[in-house]
Amino acid sequence: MTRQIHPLDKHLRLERIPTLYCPGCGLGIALGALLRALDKRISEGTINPDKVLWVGGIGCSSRMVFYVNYDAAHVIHGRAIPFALGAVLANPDLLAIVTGGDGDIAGIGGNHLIHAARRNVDMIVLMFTNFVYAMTGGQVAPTTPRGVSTTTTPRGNPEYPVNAVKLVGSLNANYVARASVTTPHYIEQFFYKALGMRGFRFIEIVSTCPEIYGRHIGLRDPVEMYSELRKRVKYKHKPSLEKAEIDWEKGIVIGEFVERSNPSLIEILKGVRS
Ligand SMILES: Cc1ncc(C[n+]2csc(CCOP(=O)(O)OP(=O)(O)O)c2C)c(N)n1
Ligand code: SF4
Repeated sequence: MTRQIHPLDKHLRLERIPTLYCPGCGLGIALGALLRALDKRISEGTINPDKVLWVGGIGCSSRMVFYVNYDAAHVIHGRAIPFALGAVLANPDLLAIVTGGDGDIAGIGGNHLIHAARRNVDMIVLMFTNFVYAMTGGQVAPTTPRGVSTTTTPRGNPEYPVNAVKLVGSLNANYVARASVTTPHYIEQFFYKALGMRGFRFIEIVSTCPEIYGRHIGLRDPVEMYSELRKRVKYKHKPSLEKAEIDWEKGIVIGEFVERSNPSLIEILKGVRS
């Protein structure tokens, strides 16, 4: 029997499929939406696939770079942003796409996130928020809601979480958006928009991790976890940063929070803008 050819197959390293993702993980939904946006840009001729570079750190989300049929680098935990920065400084024509978890990007790599946004470095950062360090079994992450018990906070997380959208939006980033795996059409739409811009572009994608985070909050069943997340996600049209709530109880606001056309680092270094 001949294999059914999927229209997105050409964007995947098929020899690496199936992925290592757990059944019911939201990351596959996100990857499909991202590839649909990239496919559209490439077929329109606005992106050269030979100039695309995916960079991932360590973790389930970072591992996405294993599966895409593009130049890709799998680097050390939290260091995908500085690796991508070096790549675009050496070769300013590259389109660098960084993927990583909330632990990798906002925790271990948090300092790099701040300074890349401040410098408006030409790259897209896709941060997958599943509220824990998932690959290593569910340690507390900077995004873990207060009170949730994890393997490192068995009596409940005593800390306040970071709101990465507000943090990055308060800096010099040209684009800041949030979507969810329960709204793949917005992942596709926001990534498509980001692909057509310059400067630092940040998209937080809230994802379901039934295997690890689900266990911690009593939502081990993938369908149940997906529908609980869907109930909490609220789309707003171009909301202000003050509205960027991300709270399991009060709701998770998604949308495009920031859209600017500030000069990017590469434009400044090239002297085309100041
Ligand atoms: C420097 C370093 N510290 C710790 C680890 C162990 N480690 C591997 S994956 C991971 C968790 C990744 O969590 P996150 O970035 O949130 O991604 P997720 O798996 O949740 O998608 C950790 C702590 C490592 N590989 N390298
Ligand atoms: S541990 Fe969680 S994030 Fe990682 S593959 Fe499994 S469900 Fe997905």
